[in-house]
Amino acid sequence: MKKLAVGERATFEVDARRMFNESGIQVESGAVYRLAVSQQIEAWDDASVHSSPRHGWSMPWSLIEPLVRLRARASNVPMYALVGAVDEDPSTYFHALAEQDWTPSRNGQFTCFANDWARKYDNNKGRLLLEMTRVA
Ligand SMILES: [Ca+2]
Repeated sequence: MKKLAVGERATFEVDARRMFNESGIQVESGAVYRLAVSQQIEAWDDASVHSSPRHGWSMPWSLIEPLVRLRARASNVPMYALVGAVDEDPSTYFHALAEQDWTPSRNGQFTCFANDWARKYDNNKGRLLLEMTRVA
Protein backbone atom coordinates (compact mmCIF):
# COMPACT_ATOMS: atom_id res chain seq x y z
CA MET A 1 0.00 0.00 0.00
CA LYS A 2 1.27 3.44 -0.97
CA LYS A 3 1.54 6.42 1.40
CA LEU A 4 1.65 9.96 0.02
CA ALA A 5 4.14 12.57 1.21
CA VAL A 6 3.01 16.21 1.36
CA GLY A 7 2.78 17.49 -2.22
CA GLU A 8 2.71 14.00 -3.70
CA ARG A 9 -0.20 12.72 -5.78
CA ALA A 10 -1.48 9.44 -7.13
CA THR A 11 -4.15 8.49 -9.67
CA PHE A 12 -6.36 5.41 -9.77
CA GLU A 13 -9.38 4.16 -11.70
CA VAL A 14 -12.91 4.24 -10.27
CA ASP A 15 -15.86 2.25 -11.65
CA ALA A 16 -19.46 3.10 -10.65
CA ARG A 17 -20.37 -0.61 -10.84
CA ARG A 18 -18.17 -1.51 -7.88
CA MET A 19 -19.39 -1.54 -4.27
CA PHE A 20 -15.90 -0.39 -3.28
CA ASN A 21 -13.04 0.88 -5.44
CA GLU A 22 -9.71 0.26 -3.73
CA SER A 23 -7.18 3.03 -4.28
CA GLY A 24 -4.08 1.26 -3.00
CA ILE A 25 -3.38 4.47 -1.02
CA GLN A 26 -2.94 4.40 2.74
CA VAL A 27 -4.32 7.66 4.21
CA GLU A 28 -3.33 8.96 7.63
CA SER A 29 -5.44 10.67 10.27
CA GLY A 30 -4.50 14.34 10.60
CA ALA A 31 -3.14 14.61 7.04
CA VAL A 32 -5.05 16.71 4.48
CA TYR A 33 -5.99 15.38 1.04
CA ARG A 34 -7.55 16.88 -2.08
CA LEU A 35 -9.51 14.83 -4.63
CA ALA A 36 -10.22 15.65 -8.27
CA VAL A 37 -11.38 13.84 -11.39
CA SER A 38 -8.43 13.89 -13.78
CA GLN A 39 -10.17 12.02 -16.60
CA GLN A 40 -13.73 10.90 -17.34
CA ILE A 41 -13.37 7.57 -19.20
CA GLU A 42 -17.06 6.63 -19.46
CA ALA A 43 -20.19 8.74 -18.83
CA TRP A 44 -21.32 8.64 -15.18
CA ASP A 45 -24.93 7.43 -15.62
CA ASP A 46 -27.24 5.66 -13.15
CA ALA A 47 -29.30 3.58 -15.62
CA SER A 48 -30.71 6.38 -17.85
CA VAL A 49 -30.17 9.17 -15.32
CA HIS A 50 -27.29 11.40 -16.41
CA SER A 51 -25.18 12.22 -13.39
CA SER A 52 -21.87 13.64 -12.32
CA PRO A 53 -19.45 12.25 -9.76
CA ARG A 54 -19.53 15.60 -7.96
CA HIS A 55 -23.24 16.50 -7.92
CA GLY A 56 -24.92 13.13 -8.58
CA TRP A 57 -28.26 12.95 -10.44
CA SER A 58 -29.09 15.75 -12.88
CA MET A 59 -32.43 17.52 -13.35
CA PRO A 60 -35.27 16.64 -13.12
CA TRP A 61 -34.29 13.60 -11.04
CA SER A 62 -32.37 15.76 -8.62
CA LEU A 63 -35.72 17.20 -7.44
CA ILE A 64 -36.79 13.88 -5.87
CA GLU A 65 -33.25 12.85 -4.99
CA PRO A 66 -33.37 13.99 -1.31
CA LEU A 67 -36.06 11.35 -0.64
CA VAL A 68 -34.40 8.62 -2.69
CA ARG A 69 -31.04 9.08 -1.00
CA LEU A 70 -32.52 8.15 2.38
CA ARG A 71 -32.19 4.52 1.26
CA ALA A 72 -28.75 4.97 -0.30
CA ARG A 73 -25.58 3.58 1.27
CA ALA A 74 -24.52 7.11 2.30
CA SER A 75 -27.73 8.96 3.17
CA ASN A 76 -25.92 12.30 3.68
CA VAL A 77 -24.38 12.34 0.16
CA PRO A 78 -26.32 13.03 -3.10
CA MET A 79 -27.50 10.01 -5.11
CA TYR A 80 -24.76 8.78 -7.45
CA ALA A 81 -22.20 11.30 -6.25
CA LEU A 82 -18.83 9.81 -5.37
CA VAL A 83 -18.52 8.70 -1.74
CA GLY A 84 -15.08 8.43 -0.14
CA ALA A 85 -14.24 6.18 2.81
CA VAL A 86 -11.45 4.72 4.89
CA ASP A 87 -11.36 0.95 4.28
CA GLU A 88 -15.04 -0.06 4.08
CA ASP A 89 -16.11 1.73 7.26
CA PRO A 90 -19.55 3.40 6.95
CA SER A 91 -18.72 5.83 9.78
CA THR A 92 -16.07 7.44 7.51
CA TYR A 93 -18.30 8.00 4.42
CA PHE A 94 -18.06 11.54 3.00
CA HIS A 95 -18.92 13.51 -0.15
CA ALA A 96 -15.61 12.98 -1.92
CA LEU A 97 -15.77 15.77 -4.51
CA ALA A 98 -17.28 18.51 -2.32
CA GLU A 99 -15.23 21.70 -2.38
CA GLN A 100 -13.29 21.30 0.81
CA ASP A 101 -10.17 19.28 1.46
CA TRP A 102 -10.52 16.12 3.52
CA THR A 103 -8.85 14.99 6.74
CA PRO A 104 -9.33 11.29 7.54
CA SER A 105 -10.52 10.45 11.04
CA ARG A 106 -8.30 7.37 11.11
CA ASN A 107 -5.61 5.50 9.18
CA GLY A 108 -6.52 3.01 6.46
CA GLN A 109 -6.95 2.51 2.75
CA PHE A 110 -8.88 5.17 0.82
CA THR A 111 -11.83 3.59 -0.99
CA CYS A 112 -14.74 5.13 -2.89
CA PHE A 113 -18.00 4.30 -4.68
CA ALA A 114 -20.97 5.81 -6.50
CA ASN A 115 -23.70 6.43 -3.93
CA ASP A 116 -26.62 4.11 -4.69
CA TRP A 117 -29.04 1.68 -3.12
CA ALA A 118 -27.03 -1.41 -2.17
CA ARG A 119 -28.90 -3.71 -4.58
CA LYS A 120 -28.96 -1.30 -7.53
CA TYR A 121 -25.38 -1.47 -8.84
CA ASP A 122 -26.10 -3.71 -11.84
CA ASN A 123 -27.50 -0.83 -13.95
CA ASN A 124 -24.59 1.51 -13.19
CA LYS A 125 -22.23 3.04 -15.73
CA GLY A 126 -19.27 5.35 -15.34
CA ARG A 127 -15.51 5.13 -15.13
CA LEU A 128 -13.03 7.83 -14.26
CA LEU A 129 -9.52 8.48 -13.09
CA LEU A 130 -9.42 10.00 -9.62
CA GLU A 131 -6.43 11.98 -8.49
CA MET A 132 -5.55 12.26 -4.82
CA THR A 133 -3.03 14.88 -3.66
CA ARG A 134 -1.75 15.18 -0.13
CA VAL A 135 -1.71 18.93 0.61
CA ALA A 136 -0.64 18.89 4.27
CA1 LIG B 1 -27.99 2.09 -9.98
